[in-house]
Amino acid sequence: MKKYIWPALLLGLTFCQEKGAPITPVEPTPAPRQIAWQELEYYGFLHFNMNTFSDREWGFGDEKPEQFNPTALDARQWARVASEAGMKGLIITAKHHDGFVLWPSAYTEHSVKNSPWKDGKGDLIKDLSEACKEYGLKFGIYYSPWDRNHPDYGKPEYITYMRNQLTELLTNYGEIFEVWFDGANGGDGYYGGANETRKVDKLTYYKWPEVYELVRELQPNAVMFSDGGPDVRWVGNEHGEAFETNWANLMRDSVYAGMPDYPQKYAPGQENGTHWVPAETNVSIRPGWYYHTYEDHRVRSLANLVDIYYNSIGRNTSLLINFPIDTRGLIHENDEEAILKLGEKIKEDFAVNLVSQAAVSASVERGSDYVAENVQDEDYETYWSVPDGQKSGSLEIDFGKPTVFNRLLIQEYVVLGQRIKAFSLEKEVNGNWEKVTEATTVGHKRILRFPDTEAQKIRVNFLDSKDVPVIAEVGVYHAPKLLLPPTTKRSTSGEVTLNAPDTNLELYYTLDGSNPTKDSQAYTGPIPVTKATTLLASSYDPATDKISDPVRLDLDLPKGTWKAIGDEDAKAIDENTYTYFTSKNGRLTIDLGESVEIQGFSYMPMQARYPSGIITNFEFQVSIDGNSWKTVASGEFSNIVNSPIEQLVRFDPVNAKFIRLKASKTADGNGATFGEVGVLTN
Ligand code: FUL
Repeated sequence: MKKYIWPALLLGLTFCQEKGAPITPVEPTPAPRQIAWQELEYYGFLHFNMNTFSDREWGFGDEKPEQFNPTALDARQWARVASEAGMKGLIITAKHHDGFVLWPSAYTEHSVKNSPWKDGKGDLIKDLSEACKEYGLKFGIYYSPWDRNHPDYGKPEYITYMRNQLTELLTNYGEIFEVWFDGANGGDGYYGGANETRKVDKLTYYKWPEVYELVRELQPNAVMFSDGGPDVRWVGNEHGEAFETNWANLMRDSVYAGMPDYPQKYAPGQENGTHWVPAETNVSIRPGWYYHTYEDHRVRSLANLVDIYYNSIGRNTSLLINFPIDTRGLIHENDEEAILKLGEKIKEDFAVNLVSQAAVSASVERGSDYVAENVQDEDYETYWSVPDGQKSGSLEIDFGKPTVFNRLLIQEYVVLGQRIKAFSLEKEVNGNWEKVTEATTVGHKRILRFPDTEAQKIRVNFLDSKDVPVIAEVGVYHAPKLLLPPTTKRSTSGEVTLNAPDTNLELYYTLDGSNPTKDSQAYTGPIPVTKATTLLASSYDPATDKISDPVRLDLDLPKGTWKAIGDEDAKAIDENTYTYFTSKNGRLTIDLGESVEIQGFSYMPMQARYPSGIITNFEFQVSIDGNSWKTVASGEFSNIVNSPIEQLVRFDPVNAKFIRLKASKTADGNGATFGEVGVLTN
């Protein structure tokens, strides 16, 4: 027998060497629940409860359950929109800071059971969990530890209340994929009528270890989110942008929800972090998390949403986009349209992976189990790697013919830990390698965007890694241009600057009201406009011969020589709608510098998130000498609070050297504010 053992062992060893030895993980590594969560990548947030009806972002806690009164609530609509948009799950604000709860909890009267909705018989957590099941979506819960309604908040009794409610939520509604703990806490609140400020030690008060244990026991597959995990961490901002260098690793034990230096210090993760706590990017589709009619026109643009996608999912985080459910109880039409457009655009960008048909080879392979082709098989479970001891290596991709591309996607097999610290993309030009782009970390997914570039052969160089690189997938794509109209800016001297929304686009414009074509005037630099003019501009993609819809600007006299007089400053005539003038005496007087025939005026209300002093009723006066004034128009700006867009008022032609806009009433009674004021001469 003995004489057969050695050859067999040798054969085994050679075989193993040929296949390549198993790879030693680089710690920390993800738990199975984190691996499953990571694959979801993209899911929706729903902010809907008392704030929807009190028109607030943070309710004080003194609201009444009767206020919760949606007229056409349909959780199935939310699930349909999310699923059509390509999302994989939904997370709802079961309880926000104001303490009102969306299910008939046995532990409070401050809930839907005392609201007019479904005569108090409703359970929105149940309805949504069922809708999610129907549409194949995962279901998650947001729960605010801070509770401005509860009388016991700040005392040990409240912790029992919180655990009881979590037990209800995690027991009665089937599988939960994520539990979202919000770290926000402003201190003050109603607290059962006490109306005071209550400070808690965010690290110790909630007894987090015991809360985590409870969630694990009731929902072992759920991940828990908070600033510092334990399973998923905050990206550090609410505008939808992850750090370019982004580790899933975190010194978790030094982090707690709501810590002040978290956004700078911990949000990017840490190369030598002790625990696996990947980031989630949470962002609202509108300025607010909750619905406000006055933000109906402030839904994020497609260009902005596309940036958010690439700056979150493309930077090793998942993406949680919020829908502020409206007072009907629906995702608003504008939000639906925006999110579906994003879904279509992303599908389009990644429609054809140019690597799948290419010849892929590697500078070195670990063995037959770890060959270069593994990165093109769209199977995350197979990967390319290099022999032990090496911390770099390259993959060469030959498309077989010159090919245009503008996206690179890489996935590390992070089940074995996150490793890559630096990588670059090169293309072959006349036998030499030229750099196209470079970046630092990869993680679960990294996507780089760059201008259209053409090559037959490219090379992805993994330049530095914590241990052997382990690469599951590489994708190269040619995303079609985002064919949106150019953005515009006018100077006070009247010149209009156009900016293309994407690279490799040409811009065309007209000044006669007609739609631009590629035969119209090509944009080469700022366009001088000194009199009333309609400017239409479009972006044109020469690669596809397609032209965008036009942007339309109705322009009038430049404001460069105008002067705001009296105590008034020039912020209302600086062509910047984000600066504004607050008047002490409710009026703005402007010296136009010369007498002009005018036949109307424009008023743009201030565009800040929380506007103040918006004029609802006005009087408009003109003067030749600045002393005697004539009122030429007065009236109301209807619906300006809900829709704070530019207001145009016309009147019979009149000569004026001075104009004055007076507020006879503002929406909130505060001093009148002026975003931008102009005249109409045509
Ligand atoms: C924050 C909260 O204060 C906001 O109201 C919102 O819920 C957002 C998602 O988290 O911390």
